[in-house]
Amino acid sequence: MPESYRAESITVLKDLEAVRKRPSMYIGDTGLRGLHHLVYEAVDNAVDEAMGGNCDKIIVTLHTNGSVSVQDNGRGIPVDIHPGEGKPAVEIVLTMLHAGGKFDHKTYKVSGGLHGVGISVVNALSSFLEVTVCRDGNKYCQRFERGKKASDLIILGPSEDRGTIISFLPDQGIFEQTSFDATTLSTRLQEIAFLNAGLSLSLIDERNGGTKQTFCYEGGLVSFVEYLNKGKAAVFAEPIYFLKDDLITVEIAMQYNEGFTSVVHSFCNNINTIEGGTHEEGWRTSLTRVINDYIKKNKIADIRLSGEDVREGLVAVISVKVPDPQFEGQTKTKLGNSQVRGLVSSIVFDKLSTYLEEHAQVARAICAKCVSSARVREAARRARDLARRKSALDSGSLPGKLADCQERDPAKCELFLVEGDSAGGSAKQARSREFQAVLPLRGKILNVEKARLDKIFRNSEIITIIIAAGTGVREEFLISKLRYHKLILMCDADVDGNHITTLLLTFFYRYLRPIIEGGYLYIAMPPLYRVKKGKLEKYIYNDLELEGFFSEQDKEGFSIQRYKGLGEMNPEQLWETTMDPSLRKLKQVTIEDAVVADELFSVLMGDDVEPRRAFISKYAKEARNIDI
Ligand code: 0RA
Repeated sequence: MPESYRAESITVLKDLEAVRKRPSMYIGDTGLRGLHHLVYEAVDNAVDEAMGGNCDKIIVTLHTNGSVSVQDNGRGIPVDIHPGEGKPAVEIVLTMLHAGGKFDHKTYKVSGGLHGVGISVVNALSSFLEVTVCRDGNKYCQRFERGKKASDLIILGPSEDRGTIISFLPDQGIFEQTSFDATTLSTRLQEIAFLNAGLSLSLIDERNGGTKQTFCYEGGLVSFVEYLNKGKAAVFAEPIYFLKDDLITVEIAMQYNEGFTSVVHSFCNNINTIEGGTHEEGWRTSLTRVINDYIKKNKIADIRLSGEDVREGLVAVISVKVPDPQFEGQTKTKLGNSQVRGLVSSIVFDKLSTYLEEHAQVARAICAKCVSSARVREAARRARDLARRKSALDSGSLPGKLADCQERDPAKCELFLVEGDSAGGSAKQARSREFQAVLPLRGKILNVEKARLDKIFRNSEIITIIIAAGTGVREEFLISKLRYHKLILMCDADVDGNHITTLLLTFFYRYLRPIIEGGYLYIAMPPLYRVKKGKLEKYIYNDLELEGFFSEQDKEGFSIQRYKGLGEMNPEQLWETTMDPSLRKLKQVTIEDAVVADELFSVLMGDDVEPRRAFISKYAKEARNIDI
């Protein structure tokens, strides 16, 4: 890009009123997720400056008045007057939709996903936004309100600094909630830091006494993999790392550990491609081929490894930077550019083959690990076949414990997975048998995070769930065979119930993830209390609601019943509070951030006790529904 920016190239597009009328079209939603997207958008602009080599420091500050500022030490948004519009470029960038990208000629656009909508969208959805620019020896400032100019661009004075500060207060009239969550933001900043080696990102929370966290990794992706593998026994010391820096940049780091789960995260232009896509496919194909070739060439074993064999215990991060990304899929987080598949595949083939040739010891350790995975998988397959013959899966018969519904169209069917036989019995009586099925689960289900495959597929509760769901599992998994479009976990609202929910979530996350990704998994929300006074009777779902209820009326004369479990409700109560679609509350399970989800499951359910203890003591204060 030429050093002197030419303001003429700005194309004027649209007014920001459209954004305020339909905010969800631009930022996804107006809940917490959309709120945080405002910050991500501002940060992405600064990261773009960094990717061009013009900036190495970004600071996000949460202020006590609810506003946030994003500061970078880049070149500063241009301030010269656009000849056609007669306005400073910075004003145009902040008030006209898509203006930024037009004059910036960004190398790596992020359009398609939710990022990259333009900083003008942030402006439109903020009660105020102030921009401060340091460049060309001066410090400039301009203010906007609800997207409209509230002051001209003024010179505050001379300054030798360089950079941009964008401060804004999200509009309370637009967002359901306007309080930023520091953990959500720091997680994303850390992720960006891992993906852009050497870039420093800080979060200062002035609402919390000015605590400051800074993320900066000279090791980039290698540090990311080490971080993901922390607390696990690595098969070899240094993560394998490849970089090919071209028109399309491909960067990969990977390392095996002694565990069984595979943790693969992919990114395109710093966006987490949760649904995968061509970059992941290219990597997978070559990984399998290279390891199989090596085993054959070196006569290590007479075996053909599957993709799953070579990915067991593997932690990998794949990051590509593509000039014109196509994002597809349900949540627009699947990379579609087909040329990326071939490119990544050939890079992995070349570089990994060479790496194995040059590191015989590491190569041997990897092959031993993969061959052992294949043998265990073979044993698991035999166990599964046995279970199948026993349970007559092939004949299509359903588990005896399942009380199925009459409807056959999966889109209309619901399956309740219920903790305990007694609650299961109530649920069977309470349900609308037309479209609601009930599967009672006995006791604690197996912790799949700690068990090997063969054991998992011998576990009767797990087999029952898979058969009831209808999809099959692993190599045989088919989402199109899902028998219910709502799978609803219904457990007691106590410590044991939460534990069972977590065990079930772990199982779905590790083995039936497309059910979560398709939006088919839900958690039932039974009420915690029933308050009653004469004829007035009300169910209350959490402590906050209880507080709210009694702030409006006197406690006098009310009886408060605290439900300890589903079993305390009779079938009619269970129906009206938890199962009736017109009255109940359900929480949909989503994979907001796959990196965090993976980490959380391995911390909560994995082998290592210490990280779990640290996690629990950190969050114990925030925990709800605890009744010990
Ligand atoms: C376009 C051109 C130039 C800088 C930027 C955009 C820019 C935008 C943002 C948004 C947040 N921080 C930013 N920093 C820079 C510079 C063109 C030049 O000086 O030659």
